[in-house]
Amino acid sequence: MPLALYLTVLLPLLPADASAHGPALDHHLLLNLWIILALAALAHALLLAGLALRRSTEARHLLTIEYLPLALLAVTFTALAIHAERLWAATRYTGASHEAMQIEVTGLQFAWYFRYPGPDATFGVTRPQLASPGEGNPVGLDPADPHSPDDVVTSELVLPANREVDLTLRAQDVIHGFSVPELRLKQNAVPGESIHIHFTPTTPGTYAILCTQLCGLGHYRMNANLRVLPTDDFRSWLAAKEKTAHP
Ligand SMILES: [Cu+2]
Repeated sequence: MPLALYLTVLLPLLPADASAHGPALDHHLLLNLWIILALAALAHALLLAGLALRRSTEARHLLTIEYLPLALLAVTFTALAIHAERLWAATRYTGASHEAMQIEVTGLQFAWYFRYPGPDATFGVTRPQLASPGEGNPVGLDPADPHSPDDVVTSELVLPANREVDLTLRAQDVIHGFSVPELRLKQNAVPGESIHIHFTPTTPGTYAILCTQLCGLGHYRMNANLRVLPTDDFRSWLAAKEKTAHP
């Protein structure tokens, strides 16, 4: 069976987890797939039982073969869906701690930009009409705003390991999909919306950030690097960037 093959051979080939929430998601994915495999086998067994009993018109057979499995299925899938909701939707989007590091992610055709608020810990105002990647202002920072000059804008996302991060996802033109497979993260960036997603990277390393929405002809080259660094390395990286942003 292809599904059994997938479970035993291919699933261990998933990219290694580099986030605190990833193992629970992987576990739930596996659980779902094993249950589906068991149900596929059960459905065939019931089909055979139904054939063997087809001459009988007794209502109790109908109950055992049709309604009881149906009720069990409904209960199983509801429980799985509620657990998935708790693992993903109810925890990744709300409830970021106050200490979480604030970073803004902007998707545009065809690049990702990342903004750190700088020493004042406040993002400067941005205006779409000022956005100009060619002139070094891809997110449209307004120089007149006092919070703007110390903002750091980069084309790679650099994060400290084991600290919670609260990303704000934005898009300038069309819908883009922010995805990091190793962090088990995937969320669309939608024009006109600021979407928050929070998580804690755990393993230092370099990972690919992909765009998972077909966003135009250059979609295939819309990627960036995520570097997760030990805390001290991250501090010196950010300090160097802040020096260049606001000498
Ligand atoms: Cu894109």
